[in-house]
Amino acid sequence: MGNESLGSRQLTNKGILQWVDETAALCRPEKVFWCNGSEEEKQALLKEAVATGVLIELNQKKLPGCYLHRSNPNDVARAEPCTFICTPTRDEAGPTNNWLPPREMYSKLRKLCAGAMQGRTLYVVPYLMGPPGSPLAKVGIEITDSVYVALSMRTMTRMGRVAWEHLGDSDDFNRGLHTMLDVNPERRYIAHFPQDNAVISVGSNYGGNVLLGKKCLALRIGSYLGRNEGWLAEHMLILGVESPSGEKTYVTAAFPSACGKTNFAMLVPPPRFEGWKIWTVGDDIAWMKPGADGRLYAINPEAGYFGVAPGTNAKSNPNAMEILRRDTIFTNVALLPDGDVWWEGKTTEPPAEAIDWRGQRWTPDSKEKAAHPNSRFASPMANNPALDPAVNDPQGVPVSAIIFGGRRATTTPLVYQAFNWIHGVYVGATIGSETTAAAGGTVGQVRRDPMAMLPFCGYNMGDYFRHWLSMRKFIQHVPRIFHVNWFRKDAGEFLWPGFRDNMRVLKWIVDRCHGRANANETPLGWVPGPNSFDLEGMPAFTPERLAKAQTIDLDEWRRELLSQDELFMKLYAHLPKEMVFQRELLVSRL
Ligand code: GTP
Ligand code: SPV
Ligand code: MN
Repeated sequence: MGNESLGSRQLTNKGILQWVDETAALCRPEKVFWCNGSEEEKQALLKEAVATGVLIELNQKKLPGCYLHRSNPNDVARAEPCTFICTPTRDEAGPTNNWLPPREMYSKLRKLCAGAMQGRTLYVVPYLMGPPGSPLAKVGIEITDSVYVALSMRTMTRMGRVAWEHLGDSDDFNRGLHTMLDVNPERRYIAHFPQDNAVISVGSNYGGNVLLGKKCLALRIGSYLGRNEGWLAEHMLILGVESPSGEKTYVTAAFPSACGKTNFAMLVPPPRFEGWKIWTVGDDIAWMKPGADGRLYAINPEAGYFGVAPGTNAKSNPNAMEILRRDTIFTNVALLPDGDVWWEGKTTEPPAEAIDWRGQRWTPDSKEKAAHPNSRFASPMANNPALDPAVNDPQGVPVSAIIFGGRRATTTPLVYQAFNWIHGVYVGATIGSETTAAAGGTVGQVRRDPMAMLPFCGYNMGDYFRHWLSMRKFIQHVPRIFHVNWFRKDAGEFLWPGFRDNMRVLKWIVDRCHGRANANETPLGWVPGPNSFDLEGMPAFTPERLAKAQTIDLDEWRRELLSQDELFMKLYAHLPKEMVFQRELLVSRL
């Protein structure tokens, strides 16, 4: 085992050396490889991944630096039933999380890990979540036996020496251990130990289960740390809206998995909005903390995008198409004969033939999809032509609006604004959304997904609502809170065109933040007044259609409240009374 790859800087941090030694003694790898994040190292790891069939090299003329990975067909999405929050008591994890006592889980996992890396390489992957020098930045070290994970972490985080430099001799880092085992759902656990700042993930090699900086550290452990330290770790995109006059307004938005964050974060406005520009800070996770000036500041802890491929095309998301042309690892997309990639919705005409995500020959007549519905691209954020100049600002960006949203065919209007912070917390806490392919299980079923954090909250959800409510006291300039739904349907079709036209909703939101758009009061909240919502340049979308998209159907809302009650009953022991009062107020308004 050598520290040579650290270069001139020899690692002296005893906590790390000891942990890596212990882990190697348990997992018994053939060798230990310390990642430093250099370009040479990347090339060496890519070479190794291609030689071992983990990655397929794509057409380097068309897609320089791009590779394809096919996961085990039993391992294509986050596995929520296998995800555990192992706090000392069940009550701390709360009723929305799977729980086992830490001792029991450690003992189960130690048995599974014993000798698990025999004949394999153990990669030590140090990484920094957040801009270097940020008071919010956190170090994690992921030990993994997957070269795919090591390479993906290099894209998704600030990986290598920068992490050692941030850490110094401190012991304050997340210990993440990942081993693929035999990639068997029977032996799949994603276990979090918030009190130990530790994660152990076994039996998977897919996305959020194994890129431990993302959902495990930045959200589940992050939310736990945030509660203790006075900040928020959220499943939110961060974008900047620049007006033609140069005014810059930052907005965050929480939508559940595969419900439009990446697309919204990379929005290119329609021609009607000439002179407006959207800048991306982040597409999946926001860490937010009140600043000295009384505003709420947000950083993106990540350095790359792990985006949904299907539906991404030159019209829906031109920036993403530009981003994924280089330096990208695709997972579970289809392969074309010329070494290009394809997925459903990439082009209107499907290719004549392809190799599907399972490695089988595919033609447009095939019954199966060519790309898996949760196929993804992992690309560095540096590729983004609309990357916000403040993305590396250690202080983050000031947030003027927080948007909640869900994927709902019925019930929820296109947009409304909460009356105030407490009401906004209630609106976020009661998000309902149809399940998607981003997690295993049934797709299309409405479930409560509070703040889009149902799968990601590392402690009791009731206490999480309380933490949100309490943050109000530390923020003088409170972000306005909104709710949107791009997915309402009429006769089986989306009512709202979505994507770039979401700019129209965003413009109203920004105008509301600056006090220059009018609104009407409804039982749910404030909605756009007749002349404050810009429909110019969309002849197919009439004011009547907007009225349909904005309809508040009282029968639907009575059913909605009953469904919210189920969540509240489940959380009852820890539910802040404000949530109950807000529910009562809504009932009386309806
Ligand atoms: P995660 O990475 O899983 O957290 O997802 P995300 O919230 O970033 O979702 P993403 O932007 O990748 O969108 C998921 C799916 O929704 C894609 O297939 C998109 O094409 C589709 N989608 C995104 N925005 C819109 C929209 O405004 N309207 C419609 N109809 N579909 C959209
Ligand atoms: C999500 O499911 O919300 C994702 C994808 O962002 S994954 O990283 O696989 O969790
Ligand atoms: Mn996500």
